[in-house]
Amino acid sequence: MLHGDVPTLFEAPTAHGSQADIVLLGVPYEGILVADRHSQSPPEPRPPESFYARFGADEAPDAIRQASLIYSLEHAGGVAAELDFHTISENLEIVDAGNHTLESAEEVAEEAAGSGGITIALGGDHLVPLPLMRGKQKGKPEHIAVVVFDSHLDLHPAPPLWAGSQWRTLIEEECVRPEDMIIIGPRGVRQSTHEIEYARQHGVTVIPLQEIDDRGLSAVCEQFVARLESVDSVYISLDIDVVDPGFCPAQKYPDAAGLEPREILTMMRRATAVRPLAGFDLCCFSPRYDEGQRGALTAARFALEAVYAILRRRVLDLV
Ligand SMILES: [Mn+2]
Repeated sequence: MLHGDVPTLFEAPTAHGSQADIVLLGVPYEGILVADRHSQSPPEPRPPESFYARFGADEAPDAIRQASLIYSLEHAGGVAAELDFHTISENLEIVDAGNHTLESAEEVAEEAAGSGGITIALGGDHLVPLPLMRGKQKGKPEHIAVVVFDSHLDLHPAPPLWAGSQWRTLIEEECVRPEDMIIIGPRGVRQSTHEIEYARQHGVTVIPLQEIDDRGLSAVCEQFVARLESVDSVYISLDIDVVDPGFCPAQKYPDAAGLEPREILTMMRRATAVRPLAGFDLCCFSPRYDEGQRGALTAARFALEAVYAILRRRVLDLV
């Protein structure tokens, strides 16, 4: 157990330090909130909650950990049907480093990367990749691509330290080059024209969900995977609102008719077959809107796929 009735993610051993093949961590950070249709609010004091103004990302890591019991590495070592029934714990050292602030999450990512490992992080809102990518690039500087699954572009110029401006901040501080950013799945009308103008001017690849419907998943995969051939590794960031709320209602910013979990798993697999995974985060999950833990189970499955990405290269000897 991590604390109380909350198990570690996948019942992995708790961490002593941040050295392992995979360091799991929670970052229960909720930043700037949507207060209403016209304004934002600091996280404290919280504005009145409504269908439009939703929060609870700070409750996400432990809720996902509870559902991750289904994928326990402990019960039988985690025998992976999708990977020729290899046993995860026989091939990888995986630890859960507990919950962290943005500041200490950056330190965990730096230490993990410095010793040749990666982090798999449960947010938190979508600011969470900012410290994780900074830490990764400090611990092991590499030419990385970032594959983002999100209904939104998150390319606003301001405010700083906001879950709507994090990619622009990371581009401007040269953590990632804009031409190595691929944003998959935008849909709906919660977008701004200046964000798509920025993407077009700077060469950020944007693949709206409609394009997947029109051209098919395989064609889209071929397109974005080709962009990964020039990089060392690929960081994947998954905003849960890219998923159809029918599969995962536990979202801060739900929008109807999204991607199905298996489509996302396929794209994660295709991306990490080309280049090693540099890190993974899952953000904007809010368990207070979940129904029967099916959203938490879906979220845990995405985190498991990130584990698979490392295991696959290990057992197939791709590294
Ligand atoms: Mn989003």
